Amino acid sequence: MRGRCLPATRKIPVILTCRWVIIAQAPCSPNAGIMTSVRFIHCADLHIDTPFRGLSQVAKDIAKTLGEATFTSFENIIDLAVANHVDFVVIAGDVYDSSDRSLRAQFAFRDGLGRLAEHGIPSFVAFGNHDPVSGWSNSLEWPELAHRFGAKEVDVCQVTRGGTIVASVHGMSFGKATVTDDLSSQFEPHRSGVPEIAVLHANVGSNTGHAPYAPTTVPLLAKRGFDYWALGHVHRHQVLRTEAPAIVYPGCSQSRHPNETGAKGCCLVTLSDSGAPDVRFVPTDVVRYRQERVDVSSCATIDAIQRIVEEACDRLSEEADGRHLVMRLALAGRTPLQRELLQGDTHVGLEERLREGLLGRSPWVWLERLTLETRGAYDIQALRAQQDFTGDMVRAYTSLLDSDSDALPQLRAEIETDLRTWAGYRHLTQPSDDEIRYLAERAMHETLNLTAGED
Ligand SMILES: [Mn+2]
Repeated sequence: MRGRCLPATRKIPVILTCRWVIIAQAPCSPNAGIMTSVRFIHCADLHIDTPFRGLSQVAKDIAKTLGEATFTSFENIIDLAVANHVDFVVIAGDVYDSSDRSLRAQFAFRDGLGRLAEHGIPSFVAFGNHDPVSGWSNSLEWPELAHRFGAKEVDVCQVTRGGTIVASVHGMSFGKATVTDDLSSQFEPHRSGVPEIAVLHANVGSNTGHAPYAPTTVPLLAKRGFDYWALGHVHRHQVLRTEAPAIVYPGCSQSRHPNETGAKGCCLVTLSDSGAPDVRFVPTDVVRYRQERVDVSSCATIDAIQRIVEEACDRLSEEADGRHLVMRLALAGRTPLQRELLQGDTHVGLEERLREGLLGRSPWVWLERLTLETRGAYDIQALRAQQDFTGDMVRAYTSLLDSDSDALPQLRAEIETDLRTWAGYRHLTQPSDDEIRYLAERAMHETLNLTAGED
């Protein structure tokens, strides 16, 4: 396999120095002999050496695994590329975190690409907002087969196998962290008859969970005439379009905080002239984050809660397929234990007890946080009929839940009157009726916990 790169504007192809020999590997490749089919790995948002947030008190060995997780996940991607004899690997930005510009991360990344090169696998890197071209050390020597896209124009690289061009990879990097132009508009396919892949770090479709850099849309990308858009930036794996051109975010390769839940990894992609793009998500993460609600309404004792939590962790561990787990658990459901759960330091004590109970597992499970979303097992209808303070209070709250009552519009009007003179009022958004009802129900239960006995 050979590769050559040329800026899109240049007429004369510049052939990269290609000293590697892939011929010996070619018979092993599932793609051998099918010249119009290419297979590659698409990854992004590696954030190598990023500090893990919200996990300051973890045990030492757990902290060590967490510290290495982004490195190991990247190693797993390289292993996957080598094992699958892919034609090339594309990385769509955010290799490291801009906050620390870790040299160790840059070394690890460079060495990983070096390992690909040793196996004759070219790599193509478009830098993003966390690792713009200006942020990289100039003192690193890169493997010849690793191509880093520039920030001034779109580079076009051709991948060849046995002297025949089998794909072209187009890409462009962020020159600085903040790019507000639609860079995708600068991409032009060559329509040379081979699969054409575009690599870019970009916010497609105004994803509000991420900074609006290099903004573009699915329809704009779809009409540019490529076969595959290899995107980076959004940390959740998403296939925005399945037919050619497939438009794909692989998501980050390893979760880094409790809100990045579920499997993380990269995409193994096969493009051929027959059939739709084949995009297979492959998990490469080492530590998986889960957020779960555990219904404890069947638990009559605190010990029963511990047992049910441990059962939930068994199940989640199994789903994580041998990976370590960081859990954020919420206890939910109506429980006669509600008063006790809310008393003094019961919550903290239970959290510690559950955490300790999960220690010693292999792979390990770390309870990052336990929240209480339980409610008391109150008979609301009976309380509503009572002619006392509790009855008045329950009637007031439940009238907000009743869609025939005018209590909710009245409450809205009162809130409006109280807040209108406040300077921050214009920044507020109106809560929906359902949100107000949800809060009213929670407030009613909190008040009952403080005032009423349990049935
Ligand atoms: Mn990122």
